[in-house]
Amino acid sequence: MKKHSAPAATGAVQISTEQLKDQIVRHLHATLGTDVNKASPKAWWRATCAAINEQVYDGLRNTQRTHYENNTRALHYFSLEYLMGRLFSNNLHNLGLYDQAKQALGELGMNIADLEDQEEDMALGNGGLGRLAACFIDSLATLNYPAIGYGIHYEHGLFQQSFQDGKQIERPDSWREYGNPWEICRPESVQEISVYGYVETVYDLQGRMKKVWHPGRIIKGVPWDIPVVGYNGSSVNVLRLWESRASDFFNWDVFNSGGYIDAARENIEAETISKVLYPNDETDAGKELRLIQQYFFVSCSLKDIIRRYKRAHADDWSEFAKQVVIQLNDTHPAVSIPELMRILVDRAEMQWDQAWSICQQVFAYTNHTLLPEALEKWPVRLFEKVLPRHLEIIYEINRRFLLEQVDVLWPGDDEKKRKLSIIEENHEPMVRMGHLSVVGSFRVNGVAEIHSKLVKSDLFPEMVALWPDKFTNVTNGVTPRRWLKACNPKLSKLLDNHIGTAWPTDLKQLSKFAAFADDAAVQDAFMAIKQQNKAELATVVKKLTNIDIDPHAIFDIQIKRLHEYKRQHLNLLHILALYRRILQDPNYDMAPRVFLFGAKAAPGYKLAKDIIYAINKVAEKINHDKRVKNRLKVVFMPNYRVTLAEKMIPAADVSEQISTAGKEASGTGNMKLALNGAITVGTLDGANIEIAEEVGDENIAIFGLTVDEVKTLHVKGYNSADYYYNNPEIKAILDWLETDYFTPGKPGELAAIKRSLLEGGDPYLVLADFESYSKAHEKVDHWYRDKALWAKKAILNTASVGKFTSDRSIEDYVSRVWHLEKCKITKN
Ligand code: NBX
Repeated sequence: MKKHSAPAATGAVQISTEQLKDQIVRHLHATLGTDVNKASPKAWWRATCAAINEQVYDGLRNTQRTHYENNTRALHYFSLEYLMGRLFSNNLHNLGLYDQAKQALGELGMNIADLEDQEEDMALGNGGLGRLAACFIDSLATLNYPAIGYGIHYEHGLFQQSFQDGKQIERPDSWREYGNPWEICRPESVQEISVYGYVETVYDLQGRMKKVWHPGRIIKGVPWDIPVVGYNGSSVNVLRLWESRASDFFNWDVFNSGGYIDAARENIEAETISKVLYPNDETDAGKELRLIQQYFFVSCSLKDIIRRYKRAHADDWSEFAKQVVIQLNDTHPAVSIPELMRILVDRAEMQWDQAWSICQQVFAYTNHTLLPEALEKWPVRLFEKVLPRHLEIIYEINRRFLLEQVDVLWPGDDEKKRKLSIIEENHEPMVRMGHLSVVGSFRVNGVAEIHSKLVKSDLFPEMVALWPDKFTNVTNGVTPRRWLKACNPKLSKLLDNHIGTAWPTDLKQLSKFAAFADDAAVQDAFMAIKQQNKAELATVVKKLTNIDIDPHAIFDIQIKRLHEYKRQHLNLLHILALYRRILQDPNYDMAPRVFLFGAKAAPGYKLAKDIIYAINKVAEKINHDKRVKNRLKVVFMPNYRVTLAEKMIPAADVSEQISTAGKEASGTGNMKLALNGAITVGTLDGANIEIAEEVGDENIAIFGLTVDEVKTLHVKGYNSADYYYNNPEIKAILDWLETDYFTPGKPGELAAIKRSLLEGGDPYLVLADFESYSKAHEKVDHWYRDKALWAKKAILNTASVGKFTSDRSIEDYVSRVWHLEKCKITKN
């Protein structure tokens, strides 16, 4: 076996352990005002962050200077969400300083893992969409692409979850209550933005009509920059997050006119805008504050981009579309399309056609969902109140679109116009943000092959007829720096030793590891690492839930937001089936299994909360039932977040990716789990399909209806009751849920699930897929009993998923959408 020694990372920061120790102690003294004898773990953590920042800021200055000197075209990523997690170990790994910091801290008497635990997660996102944004900015910096992420500096990120008698309780998340060492306030780049008010039509001396927006409220946006450290001494880009504040200028007026209390109230309202992240994934809240949030960050960001552009080009707009490309992370920032039009037409006094041509070269849009309830629409009435001028601009965009595009291809076809109009004409007229995004962008992409196909065939078929080349696919990816190197150091070392150390930036290298899939020694080493990771997770489980789990059992993990389409309740029904089989046959033969869940439910999503409650109640019963004899355990981990994912993923044997085919746009947890050697039990949905292609059919357990079969079934008419009456196991389980078996003295508490599957018509086909799902699990059970077979499959999963690095996604965006040049950072 060829051994590779780990060479010093070439681009990594050069600093000795002694220097690092000196820096940490210096910051304890000079930044924290304490000393080694009395410093708290928090102070040690902050001092270490400050020491890390010395290296980060060198990279940041060099990157900004190089980009400025080269006047580079840059990507501007617009996203309402960035699910960053912690940055301490991530920054150390990317700087190439993790081992050194560990040693330095050790010599100072501190344990690096204890310091890592001092950091709050930066949870400025809901789920996959927000985490994707975080992986993308990591890859952009690593690949040396000039890029900036724009978003909102929420005071409260996604709520913290706990359970009270099994029910989800939400508490506010205060991630920066005591400051955040990674962010830099940039008061010199403050922006002011307007909302509300009215539009006046005026005529200039030449008789030309002009629209003048008289805003009702002005709000200040204060930028906070988070440096984004590329891997191994590449670029340090920036994530710029806007915090809303009251505008000094505006409130002074109100104050002078005697409205002191009014001024104070307006201050509070202005500061509300960036207060809290909306906790709904996949539903559209339709709330005024949410629209203002979207407009606030988009307007601040566009003004910031234009300010930077004007430094080099003054009022010459001819280079703008060459310098600037803006990616819209879903439709949430789509109001930037009319906002840029407003700036160009009303402020820069550009002709409409020229302005529209710039817009259409600048924006590109990523779609992340096909679920009807997630497609953003805003009541026209609300738009008119908050952004009156933007509504007019949207009407004009729509008028020209219907006249110059739709009516040309389908003359006189009012049905087509009705379907394609940016304004949905119902009794409550709505602005369709998806339509606006497609019309205003030069490229539209889905996030996995199947999803991109469905975006074209089911969501926007007529738009495809108008602009066939506009639509493309970019399959999602995840950063292997966080999701393998940092979170699974033991597996990373094993890989370093067998395939060299290039894999973190060239993930296809993992395929070399396939050569060891049958090597008994490597199998043992691989499974020994899995075993240790499982033992570590068992300790975390004990601490968080007081449940004992056996690290030798199969760790079967479903971690993702709670949603009916993701079908956590299918998993639950299968657990109940196993439990029932054990009760009916005390010798029921199965490899011991621990089912672990992690999921937050949107606070207003009743059935999702009912499912959490049901899983917790079933868990309580099963975990205390002696008759089970440890064959089954069920754990619902509280407060699932990035930091918990980093502990669960390396310990997973089985990855549950069980959405109804056609509903999960891509999934990214599926990629992280496979990368860490878990075997997927999954439907042919989203990126599961591409994972199956990569790992091969024998290394994944696929089950359930396909997208086409789902469609056919719906056309034919699906009757879930047929499954209930024809499958005695299903019937028994659903009836069980109605009793008080799991909620002693309170029958009916878990009945909502049964109701949704029978009276509710089972919209996500849980019962239709149950039997096939159960069979897939039997297969997995058999595989696991053959240790060598399992090890081989697990190794082949890790070795085969190199495609799913976010570096590849970014390169796809660059070649299919952004057309950026790499910019090597020079040091001075
Ligand atoms: O985006 C997710 C999809 O469900 C996943 O399949 C996909 O892998 C991932 C990245 O492409 N979508 C998602 O996370 N959406 C949201 O979090 C969301 C948040 C707010 C909102 C609507 C959706 N208003």
